[in-house]
Amino acid sequence: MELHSIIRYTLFLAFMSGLLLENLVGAASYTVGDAEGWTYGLDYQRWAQKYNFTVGDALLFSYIRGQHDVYRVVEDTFRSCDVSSGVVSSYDSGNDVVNLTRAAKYWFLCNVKGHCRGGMRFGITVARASPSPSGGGDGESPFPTSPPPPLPGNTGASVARTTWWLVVIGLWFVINYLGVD
Ligand SMILES: [Cu+2]
Repeated sequence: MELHSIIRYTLFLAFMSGLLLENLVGAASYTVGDAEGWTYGLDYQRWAQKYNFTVGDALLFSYIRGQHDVYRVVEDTFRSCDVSSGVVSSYDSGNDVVNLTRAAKYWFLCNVKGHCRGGMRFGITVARASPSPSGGGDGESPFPTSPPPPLPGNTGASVARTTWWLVVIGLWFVINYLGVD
């Protein structure tokens, strides 16, 4: 097989495996607040309601380090905005990724004075990933879950995933149209 064919074949495989991952796993990462990021003045509970979160997804909190922080807390702490107890984990890098690894409720707030009560807090319910044909059977609900279709304009789509597609498509064009023969 000549080089050209090998490259094309590899790209084809990459493309198909990307499709498979997209459809079977469907893991996404969501930038909290979308383009606005994690900042004062947004209603994050409203933001959170736009999306359906699934195990395997991730949240990205993007903000200027020092201006905000991220506390994952229990529900009581979420409601009281008092982090003297009930803190699960905290982050302050300004570029904090939180992997949603369990089907559970997750509660987040910013602990900078006044920010939590001012709207920098939200709770989400992370659903189990859709059962795979081969797996499943973890002893929970026997009913198949059919997640609602994603909202149009899901701007929380993963940066990583987008990059992946850009690379694959870019390479495809390079190979096909710029004449790597
Ligand atoms: Cu804040």
